[in-house]
This record gives sequence, C-alpha cells and structure tokens, in this order.
Amino acid sequence: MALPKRYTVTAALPYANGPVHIGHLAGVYLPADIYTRYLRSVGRDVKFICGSDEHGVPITIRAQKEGVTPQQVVDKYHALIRDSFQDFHVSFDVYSRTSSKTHAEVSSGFFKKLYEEGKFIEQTTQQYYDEKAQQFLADRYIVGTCPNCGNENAYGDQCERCGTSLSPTELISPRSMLSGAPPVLRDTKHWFLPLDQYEPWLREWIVEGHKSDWKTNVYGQCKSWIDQGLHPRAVTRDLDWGVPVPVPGGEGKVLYVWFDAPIGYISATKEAFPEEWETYWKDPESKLVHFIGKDNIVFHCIIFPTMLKAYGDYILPDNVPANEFLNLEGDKISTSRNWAVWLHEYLADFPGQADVLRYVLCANAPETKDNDFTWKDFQARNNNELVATLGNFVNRAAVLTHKFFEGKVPAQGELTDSDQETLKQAAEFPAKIGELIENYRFRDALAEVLNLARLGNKYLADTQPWHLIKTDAGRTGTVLHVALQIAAALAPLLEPFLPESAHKLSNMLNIPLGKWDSAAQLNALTAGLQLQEPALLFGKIEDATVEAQVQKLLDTKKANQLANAPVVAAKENISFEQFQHIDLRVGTIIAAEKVAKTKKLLKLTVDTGLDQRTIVSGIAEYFIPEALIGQQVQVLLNLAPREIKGIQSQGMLLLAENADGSLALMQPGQPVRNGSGIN
Ligand code: B3M
Ligand code: ZN
Repeated sequence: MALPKRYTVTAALPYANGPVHIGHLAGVYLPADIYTRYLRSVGRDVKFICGSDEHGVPITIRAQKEGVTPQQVVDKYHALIRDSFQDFHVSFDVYSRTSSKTHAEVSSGFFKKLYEEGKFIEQTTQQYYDEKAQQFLADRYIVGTCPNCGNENAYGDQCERCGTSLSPTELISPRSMLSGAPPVLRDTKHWFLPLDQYEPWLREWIVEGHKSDWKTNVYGQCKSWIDQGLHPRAVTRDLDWGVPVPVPGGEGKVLYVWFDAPIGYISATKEAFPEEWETYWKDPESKLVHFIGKDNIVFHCIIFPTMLKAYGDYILPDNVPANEFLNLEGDKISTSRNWAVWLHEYLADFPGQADVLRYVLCANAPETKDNDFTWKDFQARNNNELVATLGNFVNRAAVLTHKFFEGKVPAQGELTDSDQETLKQAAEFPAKIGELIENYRFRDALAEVLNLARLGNKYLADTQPWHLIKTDAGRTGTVLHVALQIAAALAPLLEPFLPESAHKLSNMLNIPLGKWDSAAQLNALTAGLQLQEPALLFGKIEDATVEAQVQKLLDTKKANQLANAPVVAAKENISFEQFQHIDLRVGTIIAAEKVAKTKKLLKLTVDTGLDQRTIVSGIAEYFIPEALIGQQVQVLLNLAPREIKGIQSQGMLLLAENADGSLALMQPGQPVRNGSGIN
C-alpha cells in the first residue's frame, strides 16, 4: 500500500475543568505523542493537533462549584493543562482552545452550512427544566439512576459506571444538579443530526470497511451502537456557555459541546496553519488518526464522521485507536474523589523525571483492557527495566570506554561471527519497532526497545571487555566499538518514548540524535570520537519515595471516607431555659501535661477569666501538650467537678469529633477576652 502523503493526528481535547492525570497521559496523549514523534523521525509529514475543550456543562458545573465564571475556569485549567503537556514533552504542533475566535467562526460556519443545506431536522421536544433555577437541564445538569446498571449518579448523557450513553429522559428518578429538585418537562426546539439516515453508510464504512484494521474494542462498540439502531441526535443545547446557534430561532441556545469540540481539531489546524490546513483535512491522501479514550468512541467513530460526511469535502478518520482505562491502585481514577496522580503534582515530587512516568505508563498502557497503575510497579519498572537494563547497558559501554580508551570511540577491528550476529540482530530493531508503532502497539514497541538494550547487555556479558582488556586491548576496542554503536542506535528508537533520555544519550555519545532509519546502520559513531563524561540516564527509586506516594493516596482515601461518613442523628430538643443553664466561656490554656500512666489524658490549666482551673481532657492522642499552651478554647464551666485518675477536673473543653474519632479544638475565630460568654 502506498504511504499516505501526510498525517493529521489528533488527541482528544481535554475538558478545561480540571488538571490532567496519568489516565489521560496513558490513554491518549502518550500514544499519540509516540506515534507522531515516530512519524517525524521517519520523515513523514505530520501535524499533531490538540487543544482545550472549553465548552459544555462540565465547564459550567465546575464554575458553579468553584464560585467563579466559566471563563475563569477555562483560563485557569487551560494554562495548567497546556503546561503539564509541555512538561511531559507531548509534542503538539498546536495546542489551541475552543474559546478561540477562529473556533467560533469555524464551528459556527460548519453548523450554518449544514443548516442551510437542510442536513438537520428541527424538532420541538420535551426537555427537563428546573423550575427553581429557571433553566433547562442539559446533559450533566441532570442526574438519576442508570436504567442499565442501577448507578444512582448517572448523568443525563452518559453513565460513567457502565459507559452507556443515555438521554436524560431515560434516567430513573431524575433530579436537577442545580437545585436537587425533580425536574419538569417543557417544550424546547432543537436541531438534530439525523444519524439514522446515515446508518447504511456507517454500516458500510465501519462494519464492513474497518472490521480488520480497527481495534476490537473500538470496532465492537461501534458495531453494537449501529446494531441497536441510530436515532436523530440533538446538536444544540439550552445553555448560555458555548458557541451561539447562528440561525433564526437559535437565540439563547448554543452548539452542543460534542458538536463543536471535534470541529476544534479543524479550527486549531486552521489557526496554526492558515495556508495549508485544508490539505490536512480535505486531501484524500492525508491520513487522519484520532487518539482518544474509550468513553469517546461513539463521538469520534460515528457522530463526528457523520458530521464530516454531511458537510462533504472532508476526509474521514483512517483509524481511531482508542484505549481502555487506567485505574490507580485498584480503583477507578476519579477527579471528584481526587483519586488520581496529577501530572503537575508528579513533576513536583519527581522533578526532571517525566520520562520515568512516560515509560511506566507506556509499558503498562491500557491498550486492550483496563490496567492498573501501582506505585510498586512504578518503582519496579524504573529500577529493573530503566536502571538495571537500559541505563546499565549504556552506562557500562560508556564507562568502560572512558576507563580503557580515554573516552574515545575505539577502532573496530575484525568482527567475529558473534559480533556480526549481534549487529545483524540489532539492525532489525528499527523496522520491527516501527511496524509495531504503525499498528498502534506501543507497549510491544517499547518492549522491543528494551530488548535491544538486553541484546547489548548480553553482548557485554558474553564478551566481558572488563576481563578482555588484560589480555587483548585490540579486541576489547572492537567489543566496545560494537557496544557503543548499539547504544547510539538506541537513541533515535528511544526518542518517541523517552525524548529527554534519548537526547541525554546522544549528548553523552557526542552525536546528534539520529533519524529512525539511521539506527539500522549501526555506524553513527566514528573511531576516535571523544565521548562526553558518562552520566546516569536513570536513578534508582527508593522504597521511602514510593511509600510516601502510597501514603498520599491513603490520606485521600481517608479524607473521602470522612467526607462521606454519615452524620450522627439529631438529639431531642431542649428548651431555651435549659440552654440558659449552660455556662460556656472562652478561656486560654496556660499549662498542659500528660497524665502519668494514661494514654489519652492531658491535665490542662485553663485561665477562664474568673480563675485558673484544672481540666482533665481525653485528647492526648491528638495534641502535643506544648502546642496547646496559649490556645484559646471553649470551656463548659459549670459541669460538676469530677475526679479523673486522682485529679479534680473542673469543667470540660469543647471539641469537634471527626468520623474517625480524631478531635479538633473549638476555638473562637479571633482572639477574645478570657471569660467572655458564649451564647
Ligand atoms: N472533552 C471529553 C473528554 O475529555 C471531551 C473530548 C473532546 S474530543 C473532541 O473525555
Ligand atoms: Zn450504568
């Protein structure tokens, strides 16, 4: 088959409603980046397109939660996401955003053309409306029980538990996200893309046409969607955040986010490459590939292609290599539960180690099934694979060259059969790895890169240059020459996966980072070339480091449990009279010490403004005595004195008890004179 003339590679536009995490990187951006870096290395013409998805309900809900405007939400997260991608060396040719002017023009124009050509159907339907909030409830503004799996928090457009795509009226016991109230149905007019009319074409294009080249998870989802029968799908919404509907009757309505977002790929290309963008989207010799996660499959395989088909002119995706999900320590990654490893936090904890995470996420990518990220596996892969295999090979070759040959690439003497066999095997890697990458098998491709390092390690172990030097300097030179050529060949093959390390490696060898095909020549180094000082490509990760990360997750789990623990039921009412009997005051702790032979008790001296009195309190497990001194507290003064462990306790401190039994002092919000009453 002839090679495509050029490639248009897109990665799903992340919603600008939160930072990006390892699941995003493993599922979408890393495979897309590896693919495009490889294509560039083999000299293909490629544009790698992405940007922030800044419209839709996910944004407005976030704004509401944070108490800011949608624009503030997208500004904040767009910058954060863009920086994270940059820090992880995701090599977009453009990272745009759907709030851009170009995007408004392109998506609005797209809609208008379809409208004018009669490609939509207009329909007045009943939609849920929140009477309290006086707003129609689009998509995620409505939650209810999933008819498919019983999840009580399914969204109006999708159940995140079972993945089913839903329409709001399918939800059982729907409730409004705005007021919590059950919504009512009201008439509203919208424009629909009649997917049903495209069913025969979709069948032919996907079910017949992509049976063998699309991944089974992708193909399967598409086929089952089509087999269930396609229905007209609304492409507008009653919302005030988004691209305004540009046709009569569209006032107060915007384009559905899933209508405008994929057009974002096109507008981003146009914005960055105003002269040539059309060839990347309209020339049939361009190959379009969408990298996405599995929850985006129907949008990229059925709805967007139908939009493109309805419009005409545009090419269709050649492939949509969607990944499954990455879990974290056995649990689904969740933004709302803060169950994630955030990319910006990772880099704060592991500065300069973007490549390590790239490695682990690719080696364990959820290509065919959901996978689990664990910190233990992260550590093991770093220590056993990056340090002990890859780093070790490169380091040995370089260090021995410095030790025996003053850091100059030794001349290659006569090659033995086994040298030749090793070189022959090494020369096969670029083609093998390239083919795997072109077939979207990035895990296997990366495993082969490691295998090349293994081949190098085996060669050194077999030839033992550290012994050989004692008897045969010439032969030792040949061995190191061969080993160094293999190390040099590793650099371009490593580059799509671990770009930072690949550059370090070629710098160490004092050569430019070669192209993919040059790796097969195994002649990047000339005898006599002075190498740079050897530096370790990877460092060992200690137990304590990953234990701290696990602890961070345990803390999150605990915080979630606390936040979700049921609140104790209310007590019976008391009269105002009864309340007036209670003498509550502000006091200051002036002395604190542990009560001997007890675990829980502290003996406190409290200045109550009236006197200085002793109070015994069961708080020793949660407070260090010294830290209490000087703290203002609320004291119940007229609790009858009682003897505790032989000490007269004259009153009680007020404390808040967390669901896990831990305690917090009740303190006035600002300093108050001792003895002030609380009522
Ligand atoms: N923003 C959904 C997501 O982040 C959506 C992708 C749009 S791609 C055009 O999962
Ligand atoms: Zn469900």
